[in-house]
Amino acid sequence: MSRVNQERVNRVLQRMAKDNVEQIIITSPVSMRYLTGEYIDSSWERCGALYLNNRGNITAVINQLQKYIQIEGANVIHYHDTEDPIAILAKQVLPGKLGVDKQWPARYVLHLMELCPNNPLINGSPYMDMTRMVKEPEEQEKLRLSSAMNDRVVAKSIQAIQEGLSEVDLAEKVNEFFAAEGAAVRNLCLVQFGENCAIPHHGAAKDFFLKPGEHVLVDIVKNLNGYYSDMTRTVVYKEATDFQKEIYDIVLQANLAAIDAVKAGVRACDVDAAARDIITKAGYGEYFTHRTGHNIGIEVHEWPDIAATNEMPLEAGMCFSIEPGIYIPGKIGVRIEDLVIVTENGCENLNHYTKEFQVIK
Ligand SMILES: [Mn+2]
Repeated sequence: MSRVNQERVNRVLQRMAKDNVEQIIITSPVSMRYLTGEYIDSSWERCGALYLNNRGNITAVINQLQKYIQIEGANVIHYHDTEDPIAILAKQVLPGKLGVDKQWPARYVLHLMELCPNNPLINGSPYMDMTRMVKEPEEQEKLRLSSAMNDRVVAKSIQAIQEGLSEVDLAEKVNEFFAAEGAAVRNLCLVQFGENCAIPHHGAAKDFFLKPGEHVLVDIVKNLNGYYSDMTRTVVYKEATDFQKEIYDIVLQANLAAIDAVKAGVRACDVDAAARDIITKAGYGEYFTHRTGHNIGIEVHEWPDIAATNEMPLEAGMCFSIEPGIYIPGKIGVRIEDLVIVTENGCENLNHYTKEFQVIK
């Protein structure tokens, strides 16, 4: 039987106390697992929820399909499909503000509003997200191991590049390399050649074959022991132009400058600016079409973003990506992505595979 992680619950409650919020309903399955060790299904079709308040009530409302789940330290209520899980939750609710999860479907939120008309509902997710944001030492170790595996797989994938491969062929090889590492679950990795690299989320195509002079971009995400890695490298096949080298160098300088800017207390927007300023000054600002990074951990994209609009100071223990890119439609796309963990004096880069400009022969 799993057990409530009381230390994590206390950190969520402390974050809530600062805003005088006494109670919260969490419905993100990964957040519920972070607090209880159990993956509680929660979807549009069937509600799963964890209610917490500052008087020690920890109640999990779980559909009977998961009757096997028991959690030490929590009051577990299993409901049948003919019962109303929102009515069960409403019975727990105290007077006053009630935090609800940002991803809870409206059908549940609206029903809860009917049952608890005097409780002002607020977005409760920041309390959970800010708790998850600062990684514990054991979590940091899992993130390191996950990225170390990604480093090895990216190295093998770049070695496997050869003429005539399609994007899907290379993506299949990436999956084989992960399987050889013992990571059984297949992943959608981004493998892009040539002008496709200019479409940041272009998925691998069966009928796009590698030709000399083209870029190869691999953006690889993988979960190991519950913690994600996420890394991008861009190389050139056979022969490179001066333009390809120029764009690569700008993106590399942006990646290095942002990593250099990371330190506890520095604002997230200043890390974004460190990367963006270099690309803008080089004349390619309009082609850096996304934020510089995202936090990562038990989900690939966690809150918050490393973006121009985020003025929050970084905290030691945060883990996020630094992934500037330049994408000129129809022409060229380069992105270089590493994961870093924030420390008091700077950061630790979790990715060690080379970022030097590479022409693969
Ligand atoms: Mn990423």
